[in-house]
Amino acid sequence: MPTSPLITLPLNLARRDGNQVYSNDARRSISRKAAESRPLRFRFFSERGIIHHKFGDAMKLVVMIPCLNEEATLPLVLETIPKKIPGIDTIETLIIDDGCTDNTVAVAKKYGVTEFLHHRRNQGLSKSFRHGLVRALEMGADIIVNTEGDNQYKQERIPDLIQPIMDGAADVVIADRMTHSIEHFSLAKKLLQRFGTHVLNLAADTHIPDAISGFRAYTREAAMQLNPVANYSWATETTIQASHKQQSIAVVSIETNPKLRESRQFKSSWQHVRRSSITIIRAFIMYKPYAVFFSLGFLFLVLGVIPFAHFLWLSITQRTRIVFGPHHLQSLIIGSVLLIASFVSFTLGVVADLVRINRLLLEDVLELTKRDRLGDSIRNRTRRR
Ligand SMILES: Nc1nc2c(ncn2[C@@H]2O[C@H](COP(=O)(O)OP(=O)(O)O)[C@@H](O)[C@H]2O)c(=O)[nH]1
Ligand SMILES: [Mg+2]
Repeated sequence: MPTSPLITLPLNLARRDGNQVYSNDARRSISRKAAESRPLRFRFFSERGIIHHKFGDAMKLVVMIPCLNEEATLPLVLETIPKKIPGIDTIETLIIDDGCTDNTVAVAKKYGVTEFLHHRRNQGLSKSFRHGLVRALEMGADIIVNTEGDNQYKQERIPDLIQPIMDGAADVVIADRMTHSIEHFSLAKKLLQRFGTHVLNLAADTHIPDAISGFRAYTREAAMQLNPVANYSWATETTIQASHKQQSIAVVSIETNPKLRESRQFKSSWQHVRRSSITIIRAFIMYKPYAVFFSLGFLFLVLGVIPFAHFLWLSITQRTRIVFGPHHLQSLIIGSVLLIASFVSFTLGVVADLVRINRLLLEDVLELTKRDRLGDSIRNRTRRR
Protein backbone atom coordinates (compact mmCIF):
# COMPACT_ATOMS: atom_id res chain seq x y z
CA MET A 1 0.00 0.00 0.00
CA PRO A 2 1.51 3.39 -0.91
CA THR A 3 2.26 5.67 2.00
CA SER A 4 0.87 9.18 2.12
CA PRO A 5 3.14 12.08 2.96
CA LEU A 6 2.63 13.97 6.19
CA ILE A 7 1.37 17.37 5.26
CA THR A 8 1.39 20.37 7.55
CA LEU A 9 -1.87 22.05 6.80
CA PRO A 10 -2.61 25.46 8.31
CA LEU A 11 -6.37 25.68 8.59
CA ASN A 12 -6.95 29.06 7.04
CA LEU A 13 -4.54 28.33 4.17
CA ALA A 14 -6.43 25.16 3.38
CA ARG A 15 -9.65 27.13 3.25
CA ARG A 16 -8.20 29.84 1.05
CA ASP A 17 -6.98 27.20 -1.38
CA GLY A 18 -10.40 25.61 -1.45
CA ASN A 19 -8.83 22.31 -0.49
CA GLN A 20 -11.32 19.49 -0.97
CA VAL A 21 -10.96 18.59 2.66
CA TYR A 22 -12.95 21.70 3.50
CA SER A 23 -15.76 21.33 1.01
CA ASN A 24 -19.29 22.52 1.65
CA ASP A 25 -21.36 21.37 4.58
CA ALA A 26 -23.96 22.67 6.93
CA ARG A 27 -21.63 22.96 9.90
CA ARG A 28 -18.86 24.75 8.14
CA SER A 29 -19.72 28.20 9.37
CA ILE A 30 -19.73 27.02 12.97
CA SER A 31 -16.41 25.24 12.77
CA ARG A 32 -14.88 28.02 10.66
CA LYS A 33 -15.65 30.55 13.37
CA ALA A 34 -14.22 28.18 15.95
CA ALA A 35 -11.06 27.59 13.97
CA GLU A 36 -10.48 31.22 13.04
CA SER A 37 -10.52 32.25 16.67
CA ARG A 38 -7.70 29.81 17.31
CA PRO A 39 -4.37 29.69 15.44
CA LEU A 40 -4.40 25.89 15.28
CA ARG A 41 -2.14 23.94 12.99
CA PHE A 42 -2.67 20.29 12.47
CA ARG A 43 -0.93 17.76 10.35
CA PHE A 44 -3.15 15.75 8.13
CA PHE A 45 -1.57 12.63 6.87
CA SER A 46 -3.95 11.15 4.41
CA GLU A 47 -6.61 12.26 1.98
CA ARG A 48 -8.33 8.95 2.22
CA GLY A 49 -11.10 8.51 4.70
CA ILE A 50 -14.66 7.70 5.51
CA ILE A 51 -15.51 11.09 6.99
CA HIS A 52 -19.10 11.26 8.13
CA HIS A 53 -21.36 13.57 10.03
CA LYS A 54 -25.00 13.53 10.82
CA PHE A 55 -25.49 17.00 9.40
CA GLY A 56 -28.20 19.01 10.99
CA ASP A 57 -28.46 16.72 14.01
CA ALA A 58 -27.29 17.76 17.46
CA MET A 59 -23.60 16.94 17.89
CA LYS A 60 -22.65 14.94 20.95
CA LEU A 61 -19.12 14.59 22.29
CA VAL A 62 -18.33 11.80 24.73
CA VAL A 63 -15.07 12.07 26.67
CA MET A 64 -14.15 8.64 27.93
CA ILE A 65 -11.70 8.05 30.77
CA PRO A 66 -10.54 4.52 31.58
CA CYS A 67 -9.73 4.55 35.29
CA LEU A 68 -7.91 2.23 37.64
CA ASN A 69 -7.80 3.83 41.08
CA GLU A 70 -7.53 7.45 40.03
CA GLU A 71 -9.25 9.18 42.97
CA ALA A 72 -6.29 11.52 43.51
CA THR A 73 -5.96 12.88 39.97
CA LEU A 74 -9.45 12.44 38.52
CA PRO A 75 -10.75 15.78 39.89
CA LEU A 76 -8.06 17.60 37.91
CA VAL A 77 -9.15 15.77 34.77
CA LEU A 78 -12.86 16.41 35.26
CA GLU A 79 -12.32 20.07 36.09
CA THR A 80 -10.44 20.68 32.85
CA ILE A 81 -12.87 19.04 30.44
CA PRO A 82 -14.47 21.96 28.58
CA LYS A 83 -18.11 22.60 29.42
CA LYS A 84 -18.84 24.20 26.05
CA ILE A 85 -17.27 23.80 22.61
CA PRO A 86 -18.50 25.70 19.54
CA GLY A 87 -20.34 23.33 17.22
CA ILE A 88 -20.91 20.73 19.94
CA ASP A 89 -24.34 20.59 21.53
CA THR A 90 -23.74 18.07 24.31
CA ILE A 91 -20.58 17.06 26.15
CA GLU A 92 -20.78 13.95 28.32
CA THR A 93 -18.13 12.16 30.33
CA LEU A 94 -17.90 8.39 30.54
CA ILE A 95 -15.86 6.79 33.31
CA ILE A 96 -14.71 3.24 32.72
CA ASP A 97 -14.24 1.87 36.21
CA ASP A 98 -11.76 -0.92 35.59
CA GLY A 99 -12.24 -2.65 38.94
CA CYS A 100 -11.32 0.41 41.03
CA THR A 101 -10.87 -0.34 44.72
CA ASP A 102 -10.60 3.29 45.83
CA ASN A 103 -13.07 6.19 45.68
CA THR A 104 -12.74 6.90 41.95
CA VAL A 105 -16.45 6.34 41.28
CA ALA A 106 -17.57 8.45 44.26
CA VAL A 107 -15.20 11.25 43.22
CA ALA A 108 -16.53 11.15 39.65
CA LYS A 109 -20.13 11.32 40.89
CA LYS A 110 -19.22 14.27 43.09
CA TYR A 111 -18.02 16.05 39.95
CA GLY A 112 -21.31 15.40 38.19
CA VAL A 113 -20.45 12.35 36.09
CA THR A 114 -23.50 10.21 35.44
CA GLU A 115 -22.24 7.71 32.88
CA PHE A 116 -20.22 4.76 34.14
CA LEU A 117 -19.12 1.42 32.81
CA HIS A 118 -18.09 -0.92 35.59
CA HIS A 119 -15.74 -3.87 35.41
CA ARG A 120 -16.25 -6.02 38.50
CA ARG A 121 -12.57 -6.91 38.41
CA ASN A 122 -9.62 -5.37 36.62
CA GLN A 123 -9.64 -6.22 32.90
CA GLY A 124 -6.78 -4.08 31.66
CA LEU A 125 -6.58 -0.89 29.65
CA SER A 126 -7.17 -2.40 26.20
CA LYS A 127 -10.44 -4.05 27.20
CA SER A 128 -11.46 -0.90 29.06
CA PHE A 129 -10.87 1.10 25.89
CA ARG A 130 -12.78 -1.38 23.73
CA HIS A 131 -15.77 -1.56 26.05
CA GLY A 132 -15.71 2.22 26.51
CA LEU A 133 -15.84 2.75 22.77
CA VAL A 134 -18.95 0.59 22.44
CA ARG A 135 -20.60 2.29 25.44
CA ALA A 136 -19.84 5.73 23.98
CA LEU A 137 -21.49 4.65 20.72
CA GLU A 138 -24.50 3.46 22.69
CA MET A 139 -24.63 6.87 24.35
CA GLY A 140 -25.05 8.35 20.87
CA ALA A 141 -21.61 9.94 20.58
CA ASP A 142 -20.81 11.65 17.29
CA ILE A 143 -17.25 12.27 18.42
CA ILE A 144 -15.41 10.24 21.06
CA VAL A 145 -12.36 11.56 22.88
CA ASN A 146 -10.16 9.27 24.96
CA THR A 147 -8.08 10.72 27.77
CA GLU A 148 -6.47 9.32 30.93
CA GLY A 149 -7.36 9.54 34.60
CA ASP A 150 -3.84 10.57 35.69
CA ASN A 151 -4.24 14.04 34.17
CA GLN A 152 -1.38 13.31 31.78
CA TYR A 153 -3.18 15.09 28.95
CA LYS A 154 -4.51 18.62 28.66
CA GLN A 155 -8.26 18.16 28.51
CA GLU A 156 -8.67 21.92 27.99
CA ARG A 157 -7.20 21.34 24.52
CA ILE A 158 -10.04 19.00 23.49
CA PRO A 159 -11.45 21.69 21.15
CA ASP A 160 -8.12 21.68 19.30
CA LEU A 161 -8.03 17.91 19.28
CA ILE A 162 -11.46 17.57 17.68
CA GLN A 163 -11.04 20.49 15.28
CA PRO A 164 -9.91 18.36 12.30
CA ILE A 165 -13.04 16.23 12.81
CA MET A 166 -15.25 19.31 13.12
CA ASP A 167 -13.76 20.58 9.88
CA GLY A 168 -14.52 17.28 8.18
CA ALA A 169 -10.85 16.62 7.56
CA ALA A 170 -10.27 13.55 9.69
CA ASP A 171 -11.81 10.39 11.08
CA VAL A 172 -9.19 9.98 13.80
CA VAL A 173 -7.07 12.62 15.50
CA ILE A 174 -3.98 11.74 17.53
CA ALA A 175 -2.37 14.21 19.92
CA ASP A 176 1.38 14.31 19.38
CA ARG A 177 2.88 14.61 22.87
CA MET A 178 6.14 15.92 21.35
CA THR A 179 8.04 13.36 23.39
CA HIS A 180 11.43 14.83 22.42
CA SER A 181 10.59 17.82 24.61
CA ILE A 182 9.21 15.95 27.64
CA GLU A 183 11.70 16.59 30.43
CA HIS A 184 10.95 13.56 32.58
CA PHE A 185 11.48 11.16 29.66
CA SER A 186 14.97 9.63 29.80
CA LEU A 187 17.08 9.51 26.64
CA ALA A 188 16.52 5.74 26.47
CA LYS A 189 12.74 6.23 26.67
CA LYS A 190 12.83 8.91 23.96
CA LEU A 191 14.88 6.70 21.65
CA LEU A 192 12.61 3.77 22.40
CA GLN A 193 9.55 5.82 21.65
CA ARG A 194 11.06 7.00 18.38
CA PHE A 195 12.07 3.51 17.29
CA GLY A 196 8.72 1.99 18.31
CA THR A 197 6.84 4.69 16.41
CA HIS A 198 9.05 4.14 13.34
CA VAL A 199 8.34 0.38 13.27
CA LEU A 200 4.67 1.00 13.88
CA ASN A 201 4.54 3.47 11.00
CA LEU A 202 6.00 0.75 8.79
CA ALA A 203 3.26 -1.67 9.86
CA ALA A 204 0.50 0.93 9.55
CA ASP A 205 1.69 2.76 6.40
CA THR A 206 1.53 6.03 8.29
CA HIS A 207 3.84 8.90 9.25
CA ILE A 208 2.54 9.56 12.73
CA PRO A 209 5.09 11.14 15.09
CA ASP A 210 3.65 9.69 18.31
CA ALA A 211 1.76 6.51 17.61
CA ILE A 212 1.18 5.50 21.25
CA SER A 213 -0.35 8.71 22.51
CA GLY A 214 -3.58 7.95 24.39
CA PHE A 215 -5.15 11.37 23.78
CA ARG A 216 -7.25 10.77 20.71
CA ALA A 217 -10.52 11.66 19.05
CA TYR A 218 -12.66 9.44 16.83
CA THR A 219 -15.69 10.05 14.70
CA ARG A 220 -18.62 7.73 15.31
CA GLU A 221 -17.91 5.98 12.01
CA ALA A 222 -14.27 5.41 12.83
CA ALA A 223 -15.09 4.06 16.30
CA MET A 224 -17.61 1.69 14.80
CA GLN A 225 -14.89 0.06 12.71
CA LEU A 226 -12.25 -0.46 15.39
CA ASN A 227 -11.85 -3.84 17.07
CA PRO A 228 -8.71 -3.95 19.20
CA VAL A 229 -7.96 -7.49 20.38
CA ALA A 230 -4.50 -7.30 21.97
CA ASN A 231 -4.20 -7.16 25.76
CA TYR A 232 -1.78 -4.25 25.62
CA SER A 233 -1.15 -1.26 23.41
CA TRP A 234 -4.66 -0.47 22.23
CA ALA A 235 -3.17 2.75 20.84
CA THR A 236 -0.74 0.90 18.60
CA GLU A 237 -3.33 -1.55 17.45
CA THR A 238 -6.07 0.95 16.72
CA THR A 239 -3.62 3.14 14.77
CA ILE A 240 -2.83 0.20 12.49
CA GLN A 241 -6.49 -0.72 12.19
CA ALA A 242 -7.52 2.86 11.41
CA SER A 243 -4.92 3.12 8.68
CA HIS A 244 -5.74 -0.27 7.18
CA LYS A 245 -9.41 0.65 7.13
CA GLN A 246 -8.53 3.74 5.10
CA GLN A 247 -9.54 6.07 7.90
CA SER A 248 -8.12 9.53 7.61
CA ILE A 249 -5.76 10.33 10.50
CA ALA A 250 -4.76 13.83 11.57
CA VAL A 251 -2.15 14.75 14.14
CA VAL A 252 -2.36 17.77 16.45
CA SER A 253 0.61 18.77 18.62
CA ILE A 254 -0.52 19.02 22.25
CA GLU A 255 2.07 19.01 25.01
CA THR A 256 1.34 16.97 28.16
CA ASN A 257 0.82 18.15 31.74
CA PRO A 258 3.64 17.79 34.27
CA LYS A 259 3.87 14.19 35.51
CA LEU A 260 1.90 13.42 38.68
CA ARG A 261 2.72 9.74 38.97
CA GLU A 262 4.64 6.96 37.23
CA SER A 263 2.98 5.03 34.41
CA ARG A 264 1.27 1.96 35.79
CA GLN A 265 1.04 0.32 32.41
CA PHE A 266 4.74 -0.28 32.10
CA LYS A 267 6.76 -0.92 35.21
CA SER A 268 10.09 -0.67 33.37
CA SER A 269 11.46 0.28 29.97
CA TRP A 270 12.24 -3.38 29.37
CA GLN A 271 8.61 -4.35 29.95
CA HIS A 272 7.59 -1.56 27.59
CA VAL A 273 9.95 -2.86 24.89
CA ARG A 274 8.80 -6.46 25.34
CA ARG A 275 5.10 -5.70 25.19
CA SER A 276 5.39 -3.19 22.35
CA SER A 277 7.55 -5.63 20.34
CA ILE A 278 4.98 -8.40 20.77
CA THR A 279 2.19 -6.05 19.69
CA ILE A 280 4.10 -4.87 16.63
CA ILE A 281 5.15 -8.39 15.56
CA ARG A 282 1.56 -9.52 15.98
CA ALA A 283 0.36 -6.51 14.02
CA PHE A 284 2.72 -7.34 11.15
CA ILE A 285 1.56 -10.97 11.13
CA MET A 286 -2.09 -9.93 11.29
CA TYR A 287 -2.03 -7.09 8.80
CA LYS A 288 0.96 -7.83 6.56
CA PRO A 289 1.45 -11.61 6.73
CA TYR A 290 2.78 -11.85 3.17
CA ALA A 291 5.48 -9.27 3.97
CA VAL A 292 6.61 -11.26 7.02
CA PHE A 293 6.40 -14.82 5.72
CA PHE A 294 7.43 -14.15 2.12
CA SER A 295 10.50 -12.22 3.34
CA LEU A 296 11.37 -15.13 5.64
CA GLY A 297 10.74 -17.60 2.82
CA PHE A 298 12.97 -15.66 0.45
CA LEU A 299 15.71 -15.38 3.09
CA PHE A 300 15.66 -19.15 3.75
CA LEU A 301 15.61 -19.81 0.01
CA VAL A 302 18.77 -17.77 -0.55
CA LEU A 303 20.48 -19.28 2.52
CA GLY A 304 19.43 -22.78 1.41
CA VAL A 305 20.72 -22.41 -2.14
CA ILE A 306 24.22 -21.38 -0.95
CA PRO A 307 25.21 -24.80 0.56
CA PHE A 308 23.83 -26.56 -2.53
CA ALA A 309 25.86 -24.28 -4.80
CA HIS A 310 28.87 -24.92 -2.59
CA PHE A 311 28.36 -28.69 -2.86
CA LEU A 312 27.90 -28.45 -6.63
CA TRP A 313 31.05 -26.38 -6.98
CA LEU A 314 33.06 -28.92 -4.97
CA SER A 315 31.58 -31.84 -6.86
CA ILE A 316 32.71 -30.26 -10.14
CA THR A 317 36.17 -29.26 -8.98
CA GLN A 318 36.96 -32.31 -6.75
CA ARG A 319 34.64 -34.86 -8.31
CA THR A 320 35.92 -38.19 -6.96
CA ARG A 321 36.45 -37.06 -3.36
CA ILE A 322 32.99 -35.56 -3.06
CA VAL A 323 30.88 -38.27 -4.59
CA PHE A 324 32.69 -41.17 -3.03
CA GLY A 325 34.11 -39.57 0.11
CA PRO A 326 32.32 -38.70 3.41
CA HIS A 327 33.03 -34.93 3.18
CA HIS A 328 30.70 -31.99 2.53
CA LEU A 329 27.49 -33.96 2.83
CA GLN A 330 26.58 -31.61 5.70
CA SER A 331 26.20 -28.85 3.06
CA LEU A 332 23.39 -30.88 1.52
CA ILE A 333 21.75 -31.45 4.92
CA ILE A 334 21.89 -27.76 5.93
CA GLY A 335 20.70 -26.70 2.47
CA SER A 336 17.78 -29.13 2.61
CA VAL A 337 16.70 -27.93 6.06
CA LEU A 338 16.83 -24.30 4.91
CA LEU A 339 14.88 -25.04 1.72
CA ILE A 340 12.22 -26.86 3.73
CA ALA A 341 12.04 -23.85 6.09
CA SER A 342 11.64 -21.62 3.03
CA PHE A 343 8.81 -23.77 1.69
CA VAL A 344 7.06 -23.76 5.09
CA SER A 345 7.38 -19.94 5.30
CA PHE A 346 5.84 -19.42 1.86
CA THR A 347 3.03 -21.81 2.74
CA LEU A 348 2.42 -20.03 6.06
CA GLY A 349 2.34 -16.73 4.18
CA VAL A 350 -0.45 -17.98 1.91
CA VAL A 351 -2.43 -19.43 4.85
CA ALA A 352 -1.97 -16.29 6.99
CA ASP A 353 -3.11 -14.13 4.08
CA LEU A 354 -6.26 -16.23 3.72
CA VAL A 355 -6.86 -15.86 7.48
CA ARG A 356 -6.38 -12.08 7.10
CA ILE A 357 -9.03 -11.96 4.38
CA ASN A 358 -11.35 -13.97 6.62
CA ARG A 359 -10.76 -11.56 9.48
CA LEU A 360 -11.62 -8.61 7.24
CA LEU A 361 -14.92 -10.28 6.36
CA LEU A 362 -15.59 -11.02 10.05
CA GLU A 363 -14.88 -7.40 10.92
CA ASP A 364 -17.38 -6.30 8.29
CA VAL A 365 -19.98 -8.58 9.88
CA LEU A 366 -19.09 -7.19 13.31
CA GLU A 367 -19.51 -3.65 12.04
CA LEU A 368 -22.89 -4.47 10.52
CA THR A 369 -23.98 -6.11 13.78
CA LYS A 370 -22.95 -3.00 15.73
CA ARG A 371 -24.80 -0.78 13.28
CA ASP A 372 -27.86 -2.96 13.51
CA ARG A 373 -27.82 -2.80 17.30
CA LEU A 374 -27.16 0.93 17.41
CA GLY A 375 -29.58 1.74 14.60
CA ASP A 376 -26.87 3.35 12.46
CA SER A 377 -27.33 3.24 8.74
CA ILE A 378 -24.40 2.37 6.53
CA ARG A 379 -25.52 5.18 4.22
CA ASN A 380 -23.87 7.70 6.57
CA ARG A 381 -20.58 6.21 5.58
CA THR A 382 -20.74 7.34 2.00
CA ARG A 383 -21.49 10.93 2.97
CA ARG A 384 -18.38 13.00 2.62
CA ARG A 385 -17.81 16.56 3.61
N1 LIG B 1 -2.11 0.66 34.13
C1 LIG B 1 -3.41 0.44 33.98
N2 LIG B 1 -4.17 1.49 33.70
C2 LIG B 1 -5.48 1.26 33.56
C3 LIG B 1 -6.03 -0.05 33.68
N3 LIG B 1 -7.32 0.05 33.48
C4 LIG B 1 -7.57 1.34 33.26
N4 LIG B 1 -6.46 2.09 33.32
C5 LIG B 1 -6.35 3.56 33.12
O1 LIG B 1 -5.62 3.77 31.93
C6 LIG B 1 -4.96 5.03 31.94
C7 LIG B 1 -3.52 4.88 31.53
O2 LIG B 1 -2.72 4.33 32.55
P1 LIG B 1 -1.31 4.95 32.96
O3 LIG B 1 -0.84 4.24 34.16
O4 LIG B 1 -1.41 6.44 33.03
O5 LIG B 1 -0.37 4.51 31.74
P2 LIG B 1 0.30 5.33 30.55
O6 LIG B 1 -0.51 5.00 29.34
O7 LIG B 1 1.66 4.78 30.46
O8 LIG B 1 0.26 6.78 30.86
C8 LIG B 1 -5.18 5.58 33.34
O9 LIG B 1 -6.26 6.47 33.28
C9 LIG B 1 -5.55 4.35 34.14
O10 LIG B 1 -6.33 4.66 35.26
C10 LIG B 1 -5.18 -1.15 33.97
O11 LIG B 1 -5.59 -2.29 34.08
N5 LIG B 1 -3.87 -0.85 34.10
MG1 LIG C 1 -0.85 8.12 31.89
